[in-house]
Amino acid sequence: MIHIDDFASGLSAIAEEDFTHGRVLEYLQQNPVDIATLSPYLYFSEEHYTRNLICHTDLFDLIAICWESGQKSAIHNHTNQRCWMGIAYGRVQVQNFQLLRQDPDTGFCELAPTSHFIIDAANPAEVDPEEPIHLVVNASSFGSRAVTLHIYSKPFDECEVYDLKARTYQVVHLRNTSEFGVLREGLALQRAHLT
Ligand code: 2CO
Ligand code: FE2
Repeated sequence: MIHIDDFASGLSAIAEEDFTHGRVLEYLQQNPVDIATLSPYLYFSEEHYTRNLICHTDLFDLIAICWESGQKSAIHNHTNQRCWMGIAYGRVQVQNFQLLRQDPDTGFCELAPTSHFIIDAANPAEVDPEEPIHLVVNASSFGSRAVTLHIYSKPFDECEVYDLKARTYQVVHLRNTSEFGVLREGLALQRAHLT
């Protein structure tokens, strides 16, 4: 187990031309992070999963996402961006979707669920660049909070969010709950301690 600071330094040392699917996945597999060292970034909210920025470079953002039991993301994509996910605590499930039709003029879209898989400590994953629409859920049946480590390259702060039933989509701006351990102004959340 390594300290999150060492994890971030090691990731920063990977050159842009080596920042590939296999290399980053291997890095996540070989460098499990000690959850105790993530304590500055562990904010949980009953309202929504939280996004906690740990490290920002021109090449990537490293974000810890904290999930209460039962919380899930919207169905979303990662436009023109790579996204790797590893686990620091608990586990999550990823459900992928295929985009059948989309009309940017009207905001119409039609999706169908495809593959799904579990991300746990031994199995990090990359969002499939060929099928980048997905949701992430910390199912109640897993019986635990979860903390995922997300590497986004390059950094971005918006994505498309899809409504399966209404068959609509829109571009959504993403906001961080905390940055470098400092909570966004106006939020009143307590840091959690997981061991
Ligand atoms: N991508 C989502 C976000 O950054 C979290 S779900 O993981 O892909 O808010
Ligand atoms: Fe995502």
